[in-house]
Amino acid sequence: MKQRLFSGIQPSGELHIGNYIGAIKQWLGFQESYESFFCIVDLHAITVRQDPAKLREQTRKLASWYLACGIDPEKSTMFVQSDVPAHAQMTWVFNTFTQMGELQRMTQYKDKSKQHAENINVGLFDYPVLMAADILLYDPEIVPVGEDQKQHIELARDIATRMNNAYGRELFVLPKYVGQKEGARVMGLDNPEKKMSKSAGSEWNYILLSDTADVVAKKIKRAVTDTDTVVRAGDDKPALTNLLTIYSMLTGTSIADLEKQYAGKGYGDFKTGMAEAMIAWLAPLQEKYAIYMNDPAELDRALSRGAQKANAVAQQKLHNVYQVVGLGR
Ligand code: AQP
Repeated sequence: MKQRLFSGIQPSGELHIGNYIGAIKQWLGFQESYESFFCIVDLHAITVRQDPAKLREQTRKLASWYLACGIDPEKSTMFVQSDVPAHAQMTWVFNTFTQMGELQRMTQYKDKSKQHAENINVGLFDYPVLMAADILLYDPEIVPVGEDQKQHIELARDIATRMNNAYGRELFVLPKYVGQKEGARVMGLDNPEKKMSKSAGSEWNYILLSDTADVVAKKIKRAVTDTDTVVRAGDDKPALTNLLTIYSMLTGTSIADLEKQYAGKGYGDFKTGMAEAMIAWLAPLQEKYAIYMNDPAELDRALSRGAQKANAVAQQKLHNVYQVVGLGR
């Protein structure tokens, strides 16, 4: 029997290359060898106020990107979180096994409550518990995500261990964080000290998978560089390290080879080459994406099939937990 994998992305905005490199690129490498559950986590997205019609549209767009990037709904289970009620139900049980102090320590909560000071809702605080439910419902051995999510996976492991100990049995498999050596944290193009983010204040922060060739070229041209002029990665060169990492992750050329290729050339040549490579990488992806977006019936079928498969696994797990906790009949 194959081991399991769970991962997801919020439909809280357009997908950027950080999401692709940190999450989806990893998924593709595991899809054949793991029984994979790829979720569109729309319940997480509403922890920040969303326009309802736009949220629905973004959910469909994200599903289309999953497919365009190579997620195969015949091999993997691709589904929308709100189609599987067990995620919210399990969250309630987990809430009673989580301490306030644990959630107060979460970096993402601290960052997001600063970013959305006008709406620090309970959902934002409870986000990691919902994420623990997302994961533990499927007993995955691995959770391939970007580095920013590592702390949340540790919490999921703590909750699983606590419940396993409380009920004297292996109720849950302990999931492992899996990240990439390079690209686990893609940084903003406008600020290499902060991670690239969908909700960054400026559009110069990220490259979206939906960006046109023109926009990609402009964004790369405006990307922050380091003070000298050498195309090289290193601790003293955060901006170039980030650009070289992105370039390398999307083309498969190693950073060392890119450094050789651009030795003696300035940032101008490097940025032109990088823009051309990115545009060439994006073009076929965008074509596939358009095909899925233009076939809503097929997308609905894939998501319904996914919801059915996910519900079967998740409901069984919820039932087992209810049994040991003393809920239900
Ligand atoms: N900059 C990044 N580098 C590497 N991986 C990243 N991920 C996000 N940003 C980077 C990974 O993408 C997956 C989906 O993330 P998410 O949508 O669930 O939430 P997030 O981590 O909060 O992503 P964003 O883009 O920054 O969204 P907003 O701005 O809405 O918060 C995860 O695996 C994440 O690690």
